[in-house]
Amino acid sequence: MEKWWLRCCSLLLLLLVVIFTASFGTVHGGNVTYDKTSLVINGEHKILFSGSIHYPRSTPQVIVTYAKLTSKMWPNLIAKAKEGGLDVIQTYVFWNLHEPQLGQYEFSGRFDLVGFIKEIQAQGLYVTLRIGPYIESEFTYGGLPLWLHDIPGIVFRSNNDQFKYHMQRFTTKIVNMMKSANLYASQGGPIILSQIENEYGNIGRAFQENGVTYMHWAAQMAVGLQTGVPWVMCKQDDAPDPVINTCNGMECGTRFKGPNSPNKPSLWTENWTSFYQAFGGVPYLRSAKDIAYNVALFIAKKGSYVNYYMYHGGTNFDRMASAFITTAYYDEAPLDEYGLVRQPKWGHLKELHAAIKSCSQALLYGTQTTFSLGSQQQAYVFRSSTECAAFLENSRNGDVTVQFQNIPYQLPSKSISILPDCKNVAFNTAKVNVQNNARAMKTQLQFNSAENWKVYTEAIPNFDDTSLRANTLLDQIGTAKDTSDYMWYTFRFNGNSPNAQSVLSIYSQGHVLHSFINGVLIGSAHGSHNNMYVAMENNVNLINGMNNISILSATVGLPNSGAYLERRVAGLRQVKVQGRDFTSYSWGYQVGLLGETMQIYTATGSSKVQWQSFQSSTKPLTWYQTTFDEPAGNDPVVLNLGSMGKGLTWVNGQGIGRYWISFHTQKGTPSQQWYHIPRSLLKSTGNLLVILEEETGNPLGITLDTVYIAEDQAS
Ligand SMILES: *[C@@H]1O[C@H](CO)[C@@H](O)[C@H](O)[C@H]1NC(C)=O
Ligand SMILES: *[C@@H]1O[C@H](CO)[C@@H](O)[C@H](O)[C@H]1NC(C)=O
Ligand SMILES: CC(=O)N[C@H]1CO[C@H](CO)[C@@H](O)[C@@H]1O
Repeated sequence: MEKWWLRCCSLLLLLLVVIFTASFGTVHGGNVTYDKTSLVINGEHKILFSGSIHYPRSTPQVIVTYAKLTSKMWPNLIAKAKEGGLDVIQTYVFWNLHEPQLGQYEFSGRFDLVGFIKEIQAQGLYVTLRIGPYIESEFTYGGLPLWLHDIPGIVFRSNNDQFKYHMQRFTTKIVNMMKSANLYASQGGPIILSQIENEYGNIGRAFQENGVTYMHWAAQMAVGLQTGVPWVMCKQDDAPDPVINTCNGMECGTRFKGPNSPNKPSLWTENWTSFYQAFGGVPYLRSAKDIAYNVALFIAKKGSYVNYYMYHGGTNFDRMASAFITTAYYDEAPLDEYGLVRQPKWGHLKELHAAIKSCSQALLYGTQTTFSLGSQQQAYVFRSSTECAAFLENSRNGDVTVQFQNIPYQLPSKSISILPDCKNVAFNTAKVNVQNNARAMKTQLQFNSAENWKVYTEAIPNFDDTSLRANTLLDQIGTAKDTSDYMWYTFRFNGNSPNAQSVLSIYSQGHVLHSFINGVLIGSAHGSHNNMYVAMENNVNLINGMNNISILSATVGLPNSGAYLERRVAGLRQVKVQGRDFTSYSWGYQVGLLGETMQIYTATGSSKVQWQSFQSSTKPLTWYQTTFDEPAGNDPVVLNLGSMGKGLTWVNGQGIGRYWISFHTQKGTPSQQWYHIPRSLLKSTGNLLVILEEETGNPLGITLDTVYIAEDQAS
């Protein structure tokens, strides 16, 4: 009796363990190598679909209550990626988030890289870790910490000892972190691939011989870290062995020159599902058909790894976005900014993945033959002793019927049919069976009563108020050091005629200007993503006597690409009043706004200033504060800031990003009107909302909305 009970119990236990490891299967590691066919994991060749999800652009959270359970973002995103047929999650590592000051590290909350990778592992997916540590990624300063800028003699991303020292130090730190958490596949973990540098092929030539030396050094340094998994360099045609050169772009099916050595596989590290958006720009809509066509073509041409950039873009919280980039990031990806499934993109790609996976044996172990089926039609056939799979391509604009093995096949315009048995069409890239869906916003709360707002107007500093002085115009990037978007440039001078009409002309290297004379706003101007410089001319009335000129220069994120990033500057370059040049004059500076310095967007900081009641007329540079309760349910929460101008927003002390409503697209609409507040930031009642408005937007028009998927529409 007792023995029977024991045996039953231990069997049950075993069963439980088996079920547990199967459903939360954390074991899939193995040594990773490669050959000309594909990556080889634990001795097995693989066709891999991968998607980029960047951990700081969403939230990990944190089971607080039952209601929060379904609003955990990381686990949800990863689960939806897995359900969409992905095998791999790809992420960059964000150096400037992890080491904001030299030697001070930050790896908690949204920056918990190890936690993110463990979550992916728990759901049984692999990871590609793009360490960079230069990453571009529309991330401020391309992910490099601003303190690097101040290291004497440094030249970023070239054969420069200072840069190489810090790059190696940080890369080693990350690799060691991964190793000590046993996260490399060679240790039984999920990381199957790592990346060093990023699209260096775009800029390497600017450094001539030093570029070549640096690129070889980076490859050797990375390989020397002995991760047990291969390294890649993307957009680097001459990546040295054993580093694999990979393709980035929208059309790697047609444009990739291929691996640079016969024993390397063909990998696509960035297949853009859309494109990043800048303020003033409109979303880039890339159709599900177009993505599917290019992926199928890449596989037909013996590609074995495709990564979607982005699979989920997320949110550029705080001031993370690079110059002029919107706060929503790749909202058009298969999972939208909030993690909602975007149809038909998500579903069509899921069907594509399944169709290609059903050809795996033939693709990986068969022999490829290609032949023409017509003037712009091509067959790619993979045949092994037991399997046959075919990809029939029509690259023409217009439907055609082709004969393949004496059977007619109708091929729609610009499409590929996938025949996993060389007979039956499992999938055609242009035939979208998935229904479209549409997103809608529902207003939950209006902030339209003036008595619920408190107001603090930022003082306009005069020269006398400043302590930082120079007899020249200072570069804003090097002076503000990314502690704030804002820097005041002030000077004073004696006017000698009453009410003299003069012209104030300002030339700035970026990005936004508001100029004040004697405390009065006289003009604003801004650059754009393609031309960050700003020139501004205003007629001004000077007084007889001392005039105070205060010019607020704002950056909208730091630049993120190009050679010699360390030399990039922003802020005023030349100032003239009625032709008189004040460029080399006595200037006084204030970095940041007073409200920022006092952190009045936090509960404690808020008590440091005297908030006023709301007045009907709004002034520029005003802080607004109110509280609100969390909307019921689990739908994503967004702020509709359509009535505002430009500024920054905080909820419970957390920056939810820059907003810019007044910078219209060519269609006369804001580039981004809704701003995501992750539910994990919210308490059920009394959430503190603080907004810094640079212009004269009206906070009474703000609403708190939830986002839902409206009725599916016929596609
Ligand atoms: C990887 O290979 C090494 C050396 O051959 C071996 O000791 C190790 O167990 C392998 N790792 C895995 C996860 O199979
Ligand atoms: C200029 O600034 C000084 C110092 O803040 C102030 O005393 C003076 O009144 C200002 N002048 C004008 C015209 O606003
Ligand atoms: C928008 C953009 O930069 N698209 C590029 C994508 O990649 C292709 C090459 O694969 C370029 O030609 C496009 O300009």
